Amino acid sequence: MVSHGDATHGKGSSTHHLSRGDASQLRSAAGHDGSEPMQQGQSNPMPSDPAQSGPVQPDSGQHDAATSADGACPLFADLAQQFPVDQPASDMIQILSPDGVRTDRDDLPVHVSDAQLVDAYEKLVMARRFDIEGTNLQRHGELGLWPPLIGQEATQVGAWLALGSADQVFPTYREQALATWMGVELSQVLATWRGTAHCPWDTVATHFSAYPVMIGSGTLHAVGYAMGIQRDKAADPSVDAAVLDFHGDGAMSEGDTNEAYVFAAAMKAPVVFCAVNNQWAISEPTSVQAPTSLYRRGLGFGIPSVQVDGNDVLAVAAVLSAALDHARSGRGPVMVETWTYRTGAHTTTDDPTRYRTAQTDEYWAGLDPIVRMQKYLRSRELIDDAWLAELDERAEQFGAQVRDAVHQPDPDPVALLDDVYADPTPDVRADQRELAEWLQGGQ
Ligand SMILES: Cc1ncc(C[n+]2csc(CCOP(=O)(O)OP(=O)(O)O)c2C)c(N)n1
Ligand SMILES: [Mg+2]
Repeated sequence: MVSHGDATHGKGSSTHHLSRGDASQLRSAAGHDGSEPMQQGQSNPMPSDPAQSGPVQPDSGQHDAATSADGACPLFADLAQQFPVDQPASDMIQILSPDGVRTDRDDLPVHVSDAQLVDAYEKLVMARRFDIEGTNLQRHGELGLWPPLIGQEATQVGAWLALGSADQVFPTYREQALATWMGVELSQVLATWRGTAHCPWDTVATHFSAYPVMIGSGTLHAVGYAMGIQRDKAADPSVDAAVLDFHGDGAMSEGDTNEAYVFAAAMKAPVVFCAVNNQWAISEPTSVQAPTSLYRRGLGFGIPSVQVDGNDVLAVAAVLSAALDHARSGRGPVMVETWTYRTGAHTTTDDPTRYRTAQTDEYWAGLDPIVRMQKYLRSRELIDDAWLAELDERAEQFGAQVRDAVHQPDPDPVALLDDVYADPTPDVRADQRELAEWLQGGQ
């Protein structure tokens, strides 16, 4: 958890972005037309006072006021050209460049000490190791399914650094690493994917809620929980908590998610939506679900919304930390889109080579969250070869722990109905008795 006392102070105000070359490489990989995105400072095309400013001229300078070159009414700008969904936004927040160069911002303090930076690197490595072991265990038939998190590690580590001790996480099914740092046992995560348990961890003690499998459904639970926090705070002003809700880019197309955003905005609920844009909803790219950058949708609900480089631990930590502070202080919800990439398959049932190009994979390999963090920490001399060699050993030991944790006794089938209600009804008890008798009779 972040200690708010050990802030690293801002060193400058410039924002480091992906170079134009990187962005156009991505665009060409995605098969787009090469038009330029909007420049910094143009992120909100609506003037604050339309009466004073006259009609909106989002692409002013290119066409006269009455018609555009193609005859389109200038009121209806082609937002897809200005804010293309398949490129990082021109105002995407980044602190650590892919080369490991750090550029702090005056408006965004990074509350991460040097010791936490080193720990964050270790967590990145362990998250990837957990993922590799999970994938292998599924291939060995020990797990029914595994949803890889590889490539998305920095978003989970950044979230871990930002969370306060009373905050509640509503995850997707991909936040495996964050789950374990919050106190969920390795064996509990693995049992879920082995199919031998339904959310076996204590969601109150760990502050880590159950995985939703219905896409988007968790957003409603998260907002409901946040509204509960509001009520707790009304009764006891010392309550200092918010909700961090994860959902994917694909989940943004679900009605549940949109309803959750409406409620969060209308109720000023203390919730931060972390929209993990890993570019894909199984085999559907974001471009078939939205024409413009996803974070801009949050603005339409009246929710302050930003895009952050999801492969940059420092930027994710700083933005989520500020967003959670905002939510905890009663100022309402925030949406944070983390721009990242699912390097692996959607799940172990998926073959991404059927729908993605090697060129896109290579582009994203150049933005790897672990590589950039290692470069940065080496440049600061916070880690060296000897430390990295020790970390390799710790990762080996951790891998063995994961493989051990998968071996658990099969659960009692009668326990299947234990958690249907907090207090089992007579019907549930009768079903359990019947099941127990049937099982005995079958032996
Ligand atoms: C309501 C619903 N519709 C469809 C599915 C099938 N499904 C499982 S994962 C998934 C894609 C979700 O994509 P995204 O929200 O981007 O999350 P990601 O898997 O990329 O982390 C879909 C469509 C589902 N589980 N629930
Ligand atoms: Mg996705």
